[in-house]
Amino acid sequence: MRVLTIIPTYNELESLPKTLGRLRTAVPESDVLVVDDNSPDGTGQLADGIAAEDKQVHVLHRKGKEGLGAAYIAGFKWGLAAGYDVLVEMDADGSHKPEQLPLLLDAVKEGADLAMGSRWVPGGSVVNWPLYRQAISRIGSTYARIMLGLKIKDVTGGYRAFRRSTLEALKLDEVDSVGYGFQVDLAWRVAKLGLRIEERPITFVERELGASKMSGNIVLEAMINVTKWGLAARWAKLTGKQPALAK
Ligand SMILES: Nc1nc2c(ncn2[C@@H]2O[C@H](COP(=O)(O)OP(=O)(O)O)[C@@H](O)[C@H]2O)c(=O)[nH]1
Ligand SMILES: [Mg+2]
Repeated sequence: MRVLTIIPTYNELESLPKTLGRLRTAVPESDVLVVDDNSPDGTGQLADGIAAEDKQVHVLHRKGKEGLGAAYIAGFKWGLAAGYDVLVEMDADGSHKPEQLPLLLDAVKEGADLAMGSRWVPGGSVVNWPLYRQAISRIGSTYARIMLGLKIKDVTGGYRAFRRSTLEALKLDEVDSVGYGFQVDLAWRVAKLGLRIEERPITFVERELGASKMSGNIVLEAMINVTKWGLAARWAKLTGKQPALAK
């Protein structure tokens, strides 16, 4: 199994080298793709320096900050073209412990089409995460579960391993959620295809360095989209115009 871990970055100068070092030690067989949106703090140049020393590390430079979703789509396309079997999503700030990546890779090896790190299943936890962020995550996940009929407990989580065939089955060019709604969007698309999603408990650790890019607008975008998708799916089911969510 050829594994590519994709790490999107925007101003992660302090965190990125630590996360990369831990990842290369914990899962040396995984190649890495840093997708940098022209970070003003020079994260992209720092990543180039690391890539020059380590041929398993690659860097994709994008023109400007276009959001997490766009960065991941570009990274997925790069990884699919390069022939990887498993494509992993991981934050640069250390919140997703590289040491826990084998849990997700094992789930894919055992047959999952998408393995998701989950804070909200037994054994999962959060460390140093402010209460308001926990509330947004839990309420957002519950709302998305109800609106979309998803069985996943941590719908907004961003520590994931996709089997190549899963990404090939998704029409990546149709995905236009830019912010964190992107994570819900992808999970929903995978569920609609009837593919096998597995959650594994993870310990999510709040970043120690740098600043979060989370914003009220990002939460709002996700809430509005989930409402639209949920209503559209109900309407389709009622009128029989589109296939309903595969359960
Ligand atoms: N390339 C790129 N990366 C981003 C963007 N927004 C966030 N990220 C990265 O996505 C990951 C998660 O973002 P973070 O700010 O830690 O969000 P939080 O954990 O929800 O507070 C980090 O690695 C960020 O650097 C973006 O617009 N472009
Ligand atoms: Mg973070």
